[in-house]
Amino acid sequence: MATRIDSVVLRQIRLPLVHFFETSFGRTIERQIILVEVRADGVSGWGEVTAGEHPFYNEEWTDAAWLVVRNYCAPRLLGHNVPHSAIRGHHMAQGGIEAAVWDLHARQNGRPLYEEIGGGARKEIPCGVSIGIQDTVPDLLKKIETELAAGYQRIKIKIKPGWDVDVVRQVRETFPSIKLMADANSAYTLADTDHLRRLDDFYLMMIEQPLAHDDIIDHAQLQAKLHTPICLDECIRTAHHAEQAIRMRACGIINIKLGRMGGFAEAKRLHDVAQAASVPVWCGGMLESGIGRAHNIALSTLPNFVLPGDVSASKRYWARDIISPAVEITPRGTIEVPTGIGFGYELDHDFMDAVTLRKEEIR
Ligand code: OSB
Ligand code: MG
Repeated sequence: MATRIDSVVLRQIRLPLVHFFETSFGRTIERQIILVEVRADGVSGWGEVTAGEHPFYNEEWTDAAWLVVRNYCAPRLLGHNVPHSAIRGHHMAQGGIEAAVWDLHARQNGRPLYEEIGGGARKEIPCGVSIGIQDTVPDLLKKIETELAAGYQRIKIKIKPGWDVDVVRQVRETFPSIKLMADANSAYTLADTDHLRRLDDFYLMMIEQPLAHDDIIDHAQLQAKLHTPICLDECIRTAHHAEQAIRMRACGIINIKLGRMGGFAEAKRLHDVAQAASVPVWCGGMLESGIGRAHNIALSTLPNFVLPGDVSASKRYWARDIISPAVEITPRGTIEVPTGIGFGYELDHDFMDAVTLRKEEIR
């Protein structure tokens, strides 16, 4: 990273979701998102911090991430004389600034971000949707029907104790041949093994992160008892974690999230580790605004992203996105990878300013 960075601009935006999103750890109705702009020689690169509003998916959250980027990541990037020690954890905070630097470099090199990161294996990426826990099963079935009609290639539903086997059974009965999977966001323990085994009846593509957010060993024990492949999300934060999980047979599939990995460099290493072990990966989502979404699209052009991801159209989340055009789905259930330089979409600066709650420049 030879570029001299002139300044880092942080902003926190507020974007209400068009529909609440509920997981085993709670319901989100609006997002508070930190956007990171890195400036060098009149060029700006953009990144998004994917931390949630509360420390429930993992330990990171918007307000804490703001301080980590402002007090630790930005001063280091600016070359200020700060103690030489690595920042432990806070991958989403670090990943927001890291991704912005990749976008900056892509723009300085006059090429698309997917090319900058060494992607470009596909011109369109296969898309699935993640559907949250609904108030009723009929609500869920209706949502699934809408997404299938839009063309999405696979459906992921969120599960938790009390909203799992019976719900999956009803979805399966209604849609016998769709690609279906379930994400528990760490809602179970090994004591639920017999209960989780009942999900084997519904030929799910995978079950995502059933056990603790920081566990690999119990997942290996559970995987030995399940036919359904386990996909790990929360507990894979480094490529080394993936090596260990694969070696222990804790999973058959890995969800890669840019923020959780701390940015493109480690996400790419994870991609390569999984590819070398013939473990397929797909790109997860964190209810991103257009900037994070565009980064996810670029990431999904690496060769081993062979399964449909959770990256979907802007309008599923936002009445209006901060990028233009909004991310759209083709009738084939894909997103066409933009070929413009950098992350490939225009920023809607007026709208971004209108939804900005706070902004700070660090120089
Ligand atoms: O576990 O994949 C997850 C959203 C927030 C936190 C965690 C997760 C999710 C999703 C939504 O599943 C993915 C998306 O549509 O962006
Ligand atoms: Mg998940």
